[in-house]
Amino acid sequence: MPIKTIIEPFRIKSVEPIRRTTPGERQRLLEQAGYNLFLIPSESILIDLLTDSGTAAMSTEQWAAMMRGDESYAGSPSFERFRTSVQAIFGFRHVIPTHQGRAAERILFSVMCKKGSIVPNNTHFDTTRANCEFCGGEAVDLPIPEALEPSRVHPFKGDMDTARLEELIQHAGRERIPLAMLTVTNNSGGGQPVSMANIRAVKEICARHGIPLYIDACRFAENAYFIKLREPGYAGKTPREIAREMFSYADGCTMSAKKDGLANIGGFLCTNDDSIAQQEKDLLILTEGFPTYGGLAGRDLEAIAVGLNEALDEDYLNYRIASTGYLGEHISQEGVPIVQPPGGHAIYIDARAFLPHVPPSQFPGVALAAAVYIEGGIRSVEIGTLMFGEHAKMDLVRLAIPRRVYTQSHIDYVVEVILEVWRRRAEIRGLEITQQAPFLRHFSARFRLVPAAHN
Ligand code: P71
Repeated sequence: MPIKTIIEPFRIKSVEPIRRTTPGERQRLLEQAGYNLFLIPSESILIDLLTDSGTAAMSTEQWAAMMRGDESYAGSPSFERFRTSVQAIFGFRHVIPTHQGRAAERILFSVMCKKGSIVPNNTHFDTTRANCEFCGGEAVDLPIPEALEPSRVHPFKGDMDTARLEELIQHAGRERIPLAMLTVTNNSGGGQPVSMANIRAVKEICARHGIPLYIDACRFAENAYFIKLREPGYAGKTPREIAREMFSYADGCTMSAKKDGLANIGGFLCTNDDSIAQQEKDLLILTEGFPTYGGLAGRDLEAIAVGLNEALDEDYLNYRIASTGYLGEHISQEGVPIVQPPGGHAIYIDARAFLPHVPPSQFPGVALAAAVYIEGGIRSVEIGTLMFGEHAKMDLVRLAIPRRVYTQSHIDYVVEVILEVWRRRAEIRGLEITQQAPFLRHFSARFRLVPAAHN
């Protein structure tokens, strides 16, 4: 019999202790933090599933490469290794390093958008939407209808609704749409992949109207692996071949290397357009740095150059997708409502279904994330009414799995904690905001419990 157990395809060379706290301590910390988990010190978190961004464990090869980092201001060989590695996978003519994904977004939208512009996407992530709006643009989400039903199983829930894209172009006019985007995988919609067929179809529509297509590439390797597993015709291809094909349909991309770059910081912006690239590099110099480092150290460029390739390793991707799926299956089989099927980098609990007694106006996602922290010291993040305000179609709590960081027993602990909160769900109360910022309010908003009489 072939051995079926999927193991972590690495051994551990350096460890970091994690600290247990008591429920009483956590209750106090949470009250001090105004019920916002962003405001809790990480030493008081046992298992940190706030984000898979910048939280990966680096490999020995990445650490070794970092020692080769050349910190020259201009023309560093570290940049050449970075560019070679990016171009081998993504294939674009211009590679512009940035300190992280949102810097790439800011530069892209500053160059391509103006007041009145419209940018369609399968679903904009928070920073993408905010940067688009900050440049005067309107960020329009065009997910397929299946994506808005959490329990609905569909292999490519990240697909864009191409009929609505056509309609938008007809209605708004091509001149108002400087670019279209596809986010792979669709983070706000549950970490769900986009199919190759959909990328091709979106490209065909864009090309017909002369609209450039950009891919928000954060989780490109996980998306490529889902295509291999689920899309007819791709089972025999490598994740790298699939990624190359995905990007062959795009005119450029934004990337946060903090996700599938397996790095703790970094990002980049790519384009095939020489004139756009020139304007982007001019802006880069203004705020990020010279185009051969773009706000990063030479050693960061080296870590990304290696990490992008490791993220495409099949053993790694198999373990990655299996361990996320394991968490999703073990909580959903006990009745916990999650976005189905499990995503690549995270499990998303449907907080509206979990807490039907807490209306969206009382932030069920924030309330549930708080309860999960008090129960087991686990930090998660709300993706819903707090993050997206009136644009929120769902209230989700995301359990994002850092790459190569936690083992199976950590995940078993998370399952146990979530199931305990599920048993006690009737006791969880809604929240109201006491303080908030004018944009990206989720990072700093503060809450209090809704008085019992109003519940
Ligand atoms: C994630 C993040 C990072 C984050 C953002 C907001 C709250 C908590 C954590 C960042 C993304 C992303 C996509 C699809 C662009 C960015 C920005 N995600 N596109 O999921 O998921 O990249 O963080 O490097 O600036 O936790 P950046």
